[in-house]
Amino acid sequence: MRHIIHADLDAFYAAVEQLDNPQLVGKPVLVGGRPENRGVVATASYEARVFGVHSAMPMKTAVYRCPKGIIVSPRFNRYKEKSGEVMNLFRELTGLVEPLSMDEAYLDITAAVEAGQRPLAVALDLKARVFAVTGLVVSVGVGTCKTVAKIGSDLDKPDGLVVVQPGDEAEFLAPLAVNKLWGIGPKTAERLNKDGIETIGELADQPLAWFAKMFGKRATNVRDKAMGLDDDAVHIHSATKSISSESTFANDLGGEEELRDVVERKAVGVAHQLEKANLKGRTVKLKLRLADFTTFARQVTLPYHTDAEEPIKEAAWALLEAELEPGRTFRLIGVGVANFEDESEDELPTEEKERQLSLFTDGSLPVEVTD
Ligand code: TTP
Repeated sequence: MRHIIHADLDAFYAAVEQLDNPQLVGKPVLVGGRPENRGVVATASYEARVFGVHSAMPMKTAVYRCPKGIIVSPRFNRYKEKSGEVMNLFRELTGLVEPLSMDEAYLDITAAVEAGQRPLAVALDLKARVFAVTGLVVSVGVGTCKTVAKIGSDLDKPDGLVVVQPGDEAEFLAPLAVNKLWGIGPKTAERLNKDGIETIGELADQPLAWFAKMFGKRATNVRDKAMGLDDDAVHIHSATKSISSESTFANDLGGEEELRDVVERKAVGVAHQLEKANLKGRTVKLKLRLADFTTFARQVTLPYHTDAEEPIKEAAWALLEAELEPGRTFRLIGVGVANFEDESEDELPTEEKERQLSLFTDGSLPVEVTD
């Protein structure tokens, strides 16, 4: 049996700002772009959230709802630094750490539990240590599978701690809304609700044949998750699932020529890194941050694996070119390559892969929002 922790820092960007500027402690902090520039909220401190402010909300709306909110521009390098400190602490506890983003990770603590430590004690120690060393508060969920741990960490935020005992997984999940399950997006949730399935328990009660009809190849996986029985391991190598290079600019860039230069430099850098790591990838990704801090990604899957500069450059430029608009400027540009040769093929159904390929060879790029 596995024992897994999901750890997720509270109001991460805002918490770092409060840490670095004590005047912000206890105050409603809105991290993001300025309202006059059509900025959006990256995150809000919990003091601001009581006014109904949340991530991705236009800053204008946020300020309207929370007039005392203090707007702070994001400092991504600082967040990266703090994230590194936290991940290092996680790795002191176990070698099996799978970061999901800057502020959250799965930790496999099976060895510690098998050596006699109680999951609750491990989780409390971790929370205390993260706070003592970094000054940040982390919410933690503990369970025998990733699904339960992840849902647990979110249930009791901020400063949350939820431990689900072995054997209690299905009972813990049963009353929760289906959209809390990883892989059940808003559309699927709506379809399920229409069929009278509102909770994870109601979902888990469906016969296997129903799952097969509803979810196809994913049927057993979704069913296992709904029952709190998923068997996904903590993958330490997720960090090398893609290789990328990004830059934030002192002044936002908008000119076609300068943008092309940046994409070229990034592509060359990524190609070199791929070569060094002896990796070839098929998916070229482009990450963009606009002047108003909106951040999004586009990607395209090539018909072959590569570590060569030229195709990466061309694909990344085609993705960026599709995003150029008069007056639109970019604060950050990142180019990355993923979907490496030695990995099992990406999870798209075959027809979807073929559609992407034919679109690509037609010259019209398939793009999708991945953020
Ligand atoms: P989250 O983990 O979603 O949220 P959070 O850490 O701000 O707060 P909590 O988990 O306590 O609810 O996001 C992590 C960071 O990612 C967040 O601090 C800011 C950034 N972010 C954005 O920039 N834009 C977004 O739309 C979201 C959701 C997050």
